[in-house]
Amino acid sequence: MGVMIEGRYQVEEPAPQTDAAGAYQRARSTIRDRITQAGRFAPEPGRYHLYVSWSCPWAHRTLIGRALLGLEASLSVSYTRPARSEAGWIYDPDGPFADPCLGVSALHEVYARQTAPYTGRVTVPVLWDRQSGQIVSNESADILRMMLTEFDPSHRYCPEALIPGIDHWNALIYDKVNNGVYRAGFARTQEAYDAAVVDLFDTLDRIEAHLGSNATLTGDTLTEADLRLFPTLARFDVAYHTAFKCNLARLQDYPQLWDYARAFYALPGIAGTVDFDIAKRGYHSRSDLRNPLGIVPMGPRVDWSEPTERDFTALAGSNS
Ligand SMILES: N[C@@H](CCC(=O)N[C@@H](CS)C(=O)NCC(=O)O)C(=O)O
Repeated sequence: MGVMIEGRYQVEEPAPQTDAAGAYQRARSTIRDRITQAGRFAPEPGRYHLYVSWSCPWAHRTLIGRALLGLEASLSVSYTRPARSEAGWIYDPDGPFADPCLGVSALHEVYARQTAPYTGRVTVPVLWDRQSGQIVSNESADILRMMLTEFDPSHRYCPEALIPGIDHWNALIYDKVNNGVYRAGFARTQEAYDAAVVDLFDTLDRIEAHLGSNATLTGDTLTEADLRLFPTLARFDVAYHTAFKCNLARLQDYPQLWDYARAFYALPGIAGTVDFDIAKRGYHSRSDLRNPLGIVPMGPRVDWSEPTERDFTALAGSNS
């Protein structure tokens, strides 16, 4: 996997994303325009397209927003091939891993169309604007917030009054959980790994205790914070537990979190945003540092259809 320098893709693996202490440092997203009612990018149905990958938890956020808001018909999607190649994220000419929007064979071709030549990593998700032929954003947090506010005038999953609480959970969960699993998996020293794992499981313990007396993160409303926690939970037992050595406990060992995750999974449209097998294969793909032989574990057995105490269907409401 390479990077783009001044709008050109180069195959050479960039420098490791770790600091002097061996701790993982995620690169910042740099294309961060906004969809707004009055701005250059207006929220028009059919105008935008999402580039995602099934295995990516950051892209998963945007698929969840699309499913919960019932945007399937107005916001089209391209799914990358499950495995990356030297060209990074790639596409087939047709079939489920083709790009129906631009017909590109690799995601870097989309980034190459930016009028301001792009330098950086070629990541999913990408929100593409058909009208200007430009990427609006390659930052999943921004894409999700835009969807939940600009594509939904009722702000159902991001009500104004709950934004301070949502932002509080988002910040904690981003650092310790969503990115926390990567801090564990990509650590290059024992100390950096230990710190990440302690942070991760302290935070999961804290959320477990909170969910003992709350249906959702903000109490009894489904919000963006829940949408952002779920992608990490969905990958936890099949991927992070083994591939990233996040193995103090499984998701299934947390009664509240496991019930909460299954209740979320049972929401209309959500099962269609997850492919557990692709995620497992993606995280266990061959890597000199983590999995030199590329052997994919067979298990674990996880039954996402077990009945739950929680029922989120009424909280999600209907899109009709
Ligand atoms: N800040 C980005 C991060 C996205 C990200 O790291 N995506 C990964 C897949 S999970 C990717 O495409 N990585 C390719 C690379 O770094 O070369 C976001 O949240 O949108």
